[in-house]
Amino acid sequence: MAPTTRLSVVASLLSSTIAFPLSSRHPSSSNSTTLPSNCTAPSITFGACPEGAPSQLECATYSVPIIWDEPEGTKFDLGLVRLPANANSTKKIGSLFINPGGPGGAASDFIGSLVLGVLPLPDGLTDSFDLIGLDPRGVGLSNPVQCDQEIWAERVSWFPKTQAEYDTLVDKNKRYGESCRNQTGPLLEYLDTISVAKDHEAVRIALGNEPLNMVGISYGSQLGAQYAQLFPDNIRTLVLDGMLQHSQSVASNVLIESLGYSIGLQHFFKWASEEETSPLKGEDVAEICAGLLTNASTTPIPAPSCDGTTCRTDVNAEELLFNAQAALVFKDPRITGGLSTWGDLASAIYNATKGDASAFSTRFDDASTAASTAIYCLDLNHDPSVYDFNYIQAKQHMFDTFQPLSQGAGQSTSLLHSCIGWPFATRNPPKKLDVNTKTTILSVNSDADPSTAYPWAIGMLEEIRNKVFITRHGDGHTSFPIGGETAAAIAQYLITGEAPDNGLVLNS
Ligand SMILES: *[C@@H]1O[C@H](CO)[C@@H](O)[C@H](O)[C@H]1NC(C)=O
Ligand SMILES: *[C@@H]1O[C@H](CO)[C@@H](O)[C@H](O)[C@H]1NC(C)=O
Ligand SMILES: *[C@@H]1O[C@H](CO)[C@@H](O)[C@H](O)[C@H]1NC(C)=O
Ligand SMILES: *[C@@H]1O[C@H](CO)[C@@H](O)[C@H](O)[C@H]1NC(C)=O
Ligand SMILES: *[C@@H]1O[C@H](CO)[C@@H](O)[C@H](O)[C@H]1NC(C)=O
Ligand SMILES: CC(=O)N[C@H]1CO[C@H](CO)[C@@H](O)[C@@H]1O
Repeated sequence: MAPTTRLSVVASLLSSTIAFPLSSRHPSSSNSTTLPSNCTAPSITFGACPEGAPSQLECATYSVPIIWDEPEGTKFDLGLVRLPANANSTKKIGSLFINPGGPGGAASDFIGSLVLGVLPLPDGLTDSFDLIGLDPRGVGLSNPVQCDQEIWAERVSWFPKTQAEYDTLVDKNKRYGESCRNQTGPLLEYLDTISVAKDHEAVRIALGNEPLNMVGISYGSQLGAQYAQLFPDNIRTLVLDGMLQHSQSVASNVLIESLGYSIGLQHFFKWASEEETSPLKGEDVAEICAGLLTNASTTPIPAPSCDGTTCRTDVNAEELLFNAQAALVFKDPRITGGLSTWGDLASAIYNATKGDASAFSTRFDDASTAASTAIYCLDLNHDPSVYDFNYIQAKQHMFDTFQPLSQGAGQSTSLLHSCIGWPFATRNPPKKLDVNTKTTILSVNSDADPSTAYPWAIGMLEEIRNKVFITRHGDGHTSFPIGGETAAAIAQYLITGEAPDNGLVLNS
């Protein structure tokens, strides 16, 4: 958000013994018609990474079919990074995949940010695991989605108030999608999360066919849950942190996310008026924000740091609302620069009251936004005859009534409104899962998450049979990346294979 909220945390850098001993466990791959079904699948050889990557990282590629139902068809290369386990470790278990969400977030960047110390690495993990950052198809090192930035830059409303505004939005979405297909190639039509889950299965097998260890963060939790539905017997440990529920109606989804966003805003308003370092200390921050929105709805606020090529030269009210969500991801200073933390948001609001809204300006050059849209449009129903102007109006009425603070803004809304009219068929439509694993899945959510809101996590408990659910009582989006007690509990589970007590509530 700049990267997308659903964690682009790093957007742009940016049994007591083991429950299932690796040696005796040789998982059979289900779905054997579309994936290598034996242990002699080609292995992966790691080598040097492209210049600029942290020197501790190793890189590799792995070729997979664009269309998993056509395994002999055209292939492309997935890219992945590995941070090898500490060489002196006597406790190595295997590989740990980490997916940072987005969709559109690069796992390679996330591993890089752990290596660089931008994000804290929980104790013990690198004694136990090689950390694997497999960039999902269409992202980062894996044939990244490319689209026409000029089409993206066309200013349309995600809250269309007339049929004409709605038609303009749908036309833009269609042309943008076509431009992505033109610039990315046929892969653009096969970026759905089921294909991504199968890619992870192929790489798991190629890395030695040991049972999967994975942390799925934010949208990565949907990937993890869909993987577990497809390959329930091939998992040692799976963490779903910041749970995205893919099965709700669109109306429920957008409402739940915008409610999480509102709760995040309310907590932020209080924090920003009390926090010593906040430029808004002592102010009524809610009132300031309401004033900014009112002003920007008549006259967009200038963004003097933007020249119109990489970001827009001014910011209107709806852009303020949508773009501020990203800044609620990290309460504490973590990543500096841009709109990354609550402190940055306070500074950005202060600047906007002085006539400089640059930090809120919509970016045109953000690769994760293009990937996010292209991936999620294949996971969402987007038929304009269902989500027509009448639907949009009724939905807006719902927001006005139920959600006056965030007004319905949030990533679920921006994705839906970027996908209506998308020119490529949905491949992974929202559907309730029935995840039935032998291993216990660890589900985690913060109760005040401003993006993957708590009701999604509760909803997901219906879809997973064998799970433990723990809560972080606190602000910000997801828990693994912030390094508190919850991250430590996650690491313990990954290392020992034993889940913490069901219902545990932690304060950091
Ligand atoms: C194992 O799978 C690979 C990839 O699908 C295939 O090429 C190979 O022939 C298989 N080997 C055996 C022994 O079945
Ligand atoms: C093992 O190596 C890591 C760095 O790779 C180092 O931080 C740690 O102190 C070493 N541990 C032992 C027991 O030597
Ligand atoms: C995509 O490519 C087709 C065929 O070359 C072309 O007709 C069309 O204008 C392009 N569309 C966009 C939006 O780039
Ligand atoms: C607010 O403006 C100051 C002064 O120009 C700048 O240093 C700071 O980075 C701005 N804040 C944000 C979040 O962009
Ligand atoms: C909104 O605009 C009015 C009139 O220009 C100005 O006095 C006020 O400070 C602005 N509010 C904010 C929050 O910037
Ligand atoms: C996509 C797919 O083929 N899924 C199947 C994988 O294997 C399991 C167990 O055999 C089936 O239940 C899924 O339908």
